[in-house]
Amino acid sequence: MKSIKIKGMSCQHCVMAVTRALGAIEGIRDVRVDLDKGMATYQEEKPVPADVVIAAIRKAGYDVVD
Ligand SMILES: [Cu+2]
Repeated sequence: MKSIKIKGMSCQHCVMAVTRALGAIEGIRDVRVDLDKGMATYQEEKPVPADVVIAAIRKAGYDVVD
């Protein structure tokens, strides 16, 4: 399981937006977003480059914490 810290989520709408953005990436499944922790976790069916994941999150309007 992979996890990533996300900055800027404040409500369930944000959770849905991030969940959808990550779920739309080919090779990623079982996306779970934790609003309190500001974290997303997911499984990779095949290797997905981190920059693809980060780009999808930024495109959705959020940012990634290193
Ligand atoms: Cu929100």
